[in-house]
Amino acid sequence: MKVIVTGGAGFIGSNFLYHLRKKHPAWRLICLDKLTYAGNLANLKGLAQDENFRFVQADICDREAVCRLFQEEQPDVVVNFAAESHVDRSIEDPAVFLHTNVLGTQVLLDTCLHFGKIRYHQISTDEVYGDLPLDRPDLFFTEATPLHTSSPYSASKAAADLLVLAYHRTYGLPVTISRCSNNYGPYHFPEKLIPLMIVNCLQNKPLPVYGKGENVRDWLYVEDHCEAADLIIQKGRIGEVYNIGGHNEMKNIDIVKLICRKLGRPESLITFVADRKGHDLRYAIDPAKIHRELGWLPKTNFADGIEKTIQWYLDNKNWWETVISGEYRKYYEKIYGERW
Ligand code: NAD
Ligand code: TDX
Repeated sequence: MKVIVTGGAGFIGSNFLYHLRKKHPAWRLICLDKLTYAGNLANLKGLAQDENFRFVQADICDREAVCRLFQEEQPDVVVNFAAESHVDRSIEDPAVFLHTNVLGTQVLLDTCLHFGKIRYHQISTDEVYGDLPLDRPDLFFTEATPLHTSSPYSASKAAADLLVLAYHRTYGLPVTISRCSNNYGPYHFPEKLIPLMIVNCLQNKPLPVYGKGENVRDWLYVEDHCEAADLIIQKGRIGEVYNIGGHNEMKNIDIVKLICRKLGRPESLITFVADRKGHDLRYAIDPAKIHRELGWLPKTNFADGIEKTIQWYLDNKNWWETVISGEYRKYYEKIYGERW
């Protein structure tokens, strides 16, 4: 089997490539990634010597480059992780989100069609469903929940999902979509809540919590997401959407306090700052369908997952120090400078 993984130099994509290599030693794995600020070749160091792995730096919006790669590799499956993925950046500058997340997806779909209906899997997000109220713990997102987006990021992901389903219905392209809840784990870029709080704690820097920290997210250890995506590309029903989540809802403030405790830092580092515009209140996935159809269940509980994640950041100081040394500083100033 030959698999092209787009966006494989980012957080989840790199974990997915390691997962595939471990589970399917004979598969040929090809990573296509533009290496934006979020893409990092250091994430793929463990595959550098692998003869059955190839990395190509290219933009998914670049039709010619994508076509050339498909021509050379004749893939059986394409899994698309490539995206602009950070909500706060999408609020500052939506254009690149539409470009990469929507038009880039279209280029991949067209190319899959062109090369004889290649199997395509779209990595989407629970954010396409919008949010749930805080006072209705009985409500969950199912695959039938209407799309109702809040941020330019989630709107661009929802647009891409609709396009993927349109290519199935109109042209018969064999597609699947997965919509996962918030991931955490190794290689998570420190612009997102959990790695940002760990990295700031390790530097004794203030911990910026938006609003009152009451918003709820449903956290899943990244390896569990990778396993689910692997199952879907092998056994998922064509044309279907699968929600992925582990029923692990937590308030942001509780996560931040837990990280302080684990790292022995005082809660006085916590600083409540201006809220995110349009801030989604609560995400909560109902994963019954993937459990019923594919037998998937998460394997890592939050207590173990956060322990492993914190340990990874302690063991990989070089990785995050390098990540936060460049463009990140300007970003941090821009996003947080006006919030304090
Ligand atoms: P990330 O920002 O860490 O990585 C994105 C990767 O895509 C980077 O390697 C980047 O270089 C690459 N990329 C961006 N634009 C590109 C382009 N035009 N052409 C080629 N490559 C490009 O993101 P992530 O957190 O790993 O998320 C991966 C996917 O999973 C995204 O589609 C995201 O919407 C989805 N998702 C993420 C989460 C989460 O909690 N992080 C949850 C659900 C779904
Ligand atoms: O500094 C912060 N302070 C804070 O309070 C940051 C970065 C975040 N937050 C809050 C906002 C959210 O309520 O923490 C929560 C999580 O924020 P993010 O890590 O930015 O994730 P979220 O907005 O929930 O989106 C994530 O999950 C769904 C991913 O980034 C998306 O790519 C994915 O689709």
